[in-house]
Amino acid sequence: MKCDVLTLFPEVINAYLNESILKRAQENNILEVKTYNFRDFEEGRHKSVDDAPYGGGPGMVIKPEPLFKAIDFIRQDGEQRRIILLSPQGKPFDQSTAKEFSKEKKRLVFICGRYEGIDERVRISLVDEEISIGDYVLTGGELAALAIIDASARLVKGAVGDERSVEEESFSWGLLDYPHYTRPREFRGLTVPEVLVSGNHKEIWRWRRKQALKQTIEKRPDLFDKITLSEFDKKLLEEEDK
Ligand code: 4GX
Repeated sequence: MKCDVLTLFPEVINAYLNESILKRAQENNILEVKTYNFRDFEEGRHKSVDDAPYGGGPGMVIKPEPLFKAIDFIRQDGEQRRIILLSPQGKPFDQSTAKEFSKEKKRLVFICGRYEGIDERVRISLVDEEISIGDYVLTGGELAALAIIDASARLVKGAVGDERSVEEESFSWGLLDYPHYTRPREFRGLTVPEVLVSGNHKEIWRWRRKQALKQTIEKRPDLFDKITLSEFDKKLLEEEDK
């Protein structure tokens, strides 16, 4: 997976990506991220990248020039790119988009805006798609770009140490996760469910699947409505609680 991030705060992006799993993914050439400060492409004497909005009103807008210049610059290598703008107006990002990005052959370019937004001509001429990470307002697109790169890169083969933890996580089933326990077996009077220490793998699998189904019904009925239950799932849900 290859990405370019256009931002006024490249160090924010680099600080996060240079730790832990994503750091290792970059060392192993599974992930490549180049960050660009688009202020470097502003040629005005004061290097200001924002200006007041036409029509008046509060706040500032990112000027088109530095973003067009930055995109022209990164395009010089001739590679194919998919240009993504982060904003609350975008299509909601989810696990299936992450899966798609993890397999994308083109380079992904993330444009991180600040202030009230960017000049509309950037969206019209440069942007292929607009994506949102949720219905709330951030101070800039950086956290959104990081969330998307993080969620997508960990799905690239070889990025996460144990491949099974990605395949088995319940989001890949379309459900919420089941509860996890580790040692000690009793902690402050709270015990680990008996089935998990039974060594009976079929029963453990049944318990986890049932917990995932029940948590999803209770906490995210909207997700639950989207999945198709197997006959086995229906049986699990009909069971009396043991
Ligand atoms: N999911 N923001 C972007 C400035 C902005 C506004 C419009 C371009 C167009 C956000 C989100 C988000 C706040 C990032 C406004 N840039 N991004 N910023 N939610 O809230 O992605």
